[in-house]
Amino acid sequence: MGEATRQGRLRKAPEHFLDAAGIARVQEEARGGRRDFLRGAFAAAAAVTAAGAARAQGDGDPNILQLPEHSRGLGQGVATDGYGKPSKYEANVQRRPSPGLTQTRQASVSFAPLQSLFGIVTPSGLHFERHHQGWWDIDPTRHRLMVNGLVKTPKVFTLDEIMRLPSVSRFHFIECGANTGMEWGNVAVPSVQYTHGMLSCSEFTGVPLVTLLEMAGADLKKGRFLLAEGADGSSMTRTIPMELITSGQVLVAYGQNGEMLRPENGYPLRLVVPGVQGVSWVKYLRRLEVGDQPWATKDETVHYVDLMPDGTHRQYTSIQECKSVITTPSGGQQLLDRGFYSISGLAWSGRGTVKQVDVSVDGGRNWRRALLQGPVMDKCLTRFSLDWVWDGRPALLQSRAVDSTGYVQPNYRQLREVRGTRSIYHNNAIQTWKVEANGEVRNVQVS
Ligand SMILES: Nc1nc2c(c(=O)[nH]1)N[C@H]1C(S)=C(S)[C@@H](COP(=O)(O)O)O[C@H]1N2
Ligand SMILES: [Mo]
Repeated sequence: MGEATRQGRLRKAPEHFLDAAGIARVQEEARGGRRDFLRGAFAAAAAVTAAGAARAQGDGDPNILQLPEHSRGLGQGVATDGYGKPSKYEANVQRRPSPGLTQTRQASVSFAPLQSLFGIVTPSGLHFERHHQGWWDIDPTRHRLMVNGLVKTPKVFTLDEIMRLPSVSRFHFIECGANTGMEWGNVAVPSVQYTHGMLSCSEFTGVPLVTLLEMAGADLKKGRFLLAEGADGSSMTRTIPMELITSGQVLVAYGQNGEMLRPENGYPLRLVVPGVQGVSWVKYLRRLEVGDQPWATKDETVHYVDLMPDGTHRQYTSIQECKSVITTPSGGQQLLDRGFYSISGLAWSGRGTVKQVDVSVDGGRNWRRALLQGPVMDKCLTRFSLDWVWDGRPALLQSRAVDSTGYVQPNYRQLREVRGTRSIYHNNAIQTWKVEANGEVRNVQVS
């Protein structure tokens, strides 16, 4: 956590926003100084002039104008390990589990570091992970996908056969239904990585599932539902309504961000069900069964149901409603100085495109229209931003998204009126980050 926080502070403070004291402080921090030590250094450095800061930049070298080693010497040769890695200076940007959340690492979650990412695409190595029974690196030459049930000719496909078919590539978000699930009652976790990090976005490549159903001669009149099953030990099975499939949106995917899926994300085959909660995106996909009614499997009856205030459970609420979050400034980061900041975040909707995002810096009293960065795509993350000049006083930052159906993201009061406080899944409330007078940013809830 401390690491993620430090990363956030560095990210939030590009050097051109900083005064001399700020530069000295960031450099101390980059050298690995401890946090309380830094506080002292900050105060002491406050008197440092710009010239002093320039000296600090020379790192003790009196000849500040000397060219750095990387401008004089010979750099490294072309790769021998064949697969590139991020800079060693980015080592803090990691997906992270939440300590104590689960008892084993096999039935667990790692959260994507949203505070450190730009644009809309999640690098594959930082994609969040959710496994119910551990992940596998399955031999693609031995993997098979069966299509059975209400079909004329049950079929078993090899990966090669699937990859010979016409494919499509599309950008979509995937969000676990339990994302933000720890925050139903009150504030529970400190940073956007943990409040919203069961969210990622990739370009997926695969075959429209409807193609495979047509090849098997599926009865699309009687067969109104499809069961998808994974090949891991969790017996992950989910019912998918046939309308989603015949619309051509659901993919049997093997590609993610231009290469094969990562093992953690379902290599060699996974279902992509745009707009629908992550659990239906079955990984290690091995069987598709066409049927005439929902299956009511364990992951549709015991888990992934919404506990309502009257004690009943809501089933099959699969679509991820419109939601947004400011990723910077966000919890655990620190504004190092007053002045200009670009508030930036992500918005998405399982029902279509993001139409509008408004941002408030006073806890929802006044709203300003944020800029949407294109392309704005269907069931995909959309990056928004808003210029802001921080005057050094406490502020309450919020974002509120509206989707192409006109649905407006609710605040916590509105959401709890309908859903109560004891649910796990589908918390899409407006997130609030409080900027303290000293620049620290904290997770808070206001209604
Ligand atoms: N076979 C299989 N598929 C699965 C799961 C699983 O445990 N096993 N977890 C599901 C859940 S709950 C989610 S949120 C997504 C997470 O996908 P990711 O690990 O690629 O982020 O996969 C879904 N598909
Ligand atoms: Mo999930």
